[in-house]
Amino acid sequence: TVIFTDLDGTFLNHDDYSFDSSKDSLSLINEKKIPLLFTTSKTRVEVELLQKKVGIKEPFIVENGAAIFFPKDYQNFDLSFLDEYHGYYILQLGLKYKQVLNFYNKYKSEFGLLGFSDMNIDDIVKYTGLSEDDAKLSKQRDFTEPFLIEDKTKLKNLKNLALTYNIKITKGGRFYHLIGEFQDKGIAVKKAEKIFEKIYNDDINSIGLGDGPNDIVMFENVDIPIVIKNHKGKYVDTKIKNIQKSEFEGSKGWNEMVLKNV
Ligand code: 2M8
Ligand code: MG
Ligand code: MG
Repeated sequence: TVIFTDLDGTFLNHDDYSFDSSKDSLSLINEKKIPLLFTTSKTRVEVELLQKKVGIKEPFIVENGAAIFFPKDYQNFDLSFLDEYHGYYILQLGLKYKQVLNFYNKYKSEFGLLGFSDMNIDDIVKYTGLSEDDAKLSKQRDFTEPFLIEDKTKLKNLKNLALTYNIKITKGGRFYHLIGEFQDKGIAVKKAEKIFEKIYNDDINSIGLGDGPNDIVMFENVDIPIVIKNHKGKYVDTKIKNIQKSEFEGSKGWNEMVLKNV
């Protein structure tokens, strides 16, 4: 088994970003040595800090499937077919942040966009409820731009225009995100599964947990999709028939569903 999990609103509570309720499930995962891959809109440095807090060193997927990171010494696997980056082996699926920002800067006034690159730390704290230190880490982006839009009816035109720049738009818990056309959590999870199967030389059983619109493509690419009740007490609409639904929200729902499935 390999677990892919969204962070905000799934592994972490929407409001306080804590994972207080997951002690039992985390020790079970640890006991069974199940790879736990954070699969998130967050940046590399945000994930590194969280891994430290949780006490794990596992592969992870950042910025909505922009890249898959493997620790260099991971399980003594031979990952030398991948690229090296910041002390990791990495498979990049997204564009460079610079390319995405070029598009954003060209059209931000016309479409009324406010992106992370134009927010200062206080703005990000205000919109997200992150601490100042965490907000700083969320600004250290390598691939994608989260943004707010004044008038949502303009999204459709923005989407079509973005595609002509090989950029698409997805949505997390709080923000829209400008991401590369050939990246998303679904594509990244599928690639990561392939890498695990190549290394293990065996089929893997994948579990995917998430709560947001950007997690739907992940659900479509795992063996066991699990939707976590969001902070509004609702489930994102997936149209997947066999999807499991948590009774609880956030960290408590995550714990509930991991204990049921591993
Ligand atoms: C952004 O991502 C969340 C994920 O669901 C969102 O779209 O609401 C990201 O920019 C991430 O880096 C940041 O930590 C998070 C904070 O809420 O917002
Ligand atoms: Mg989420
Ligand atoms: Mg499989």
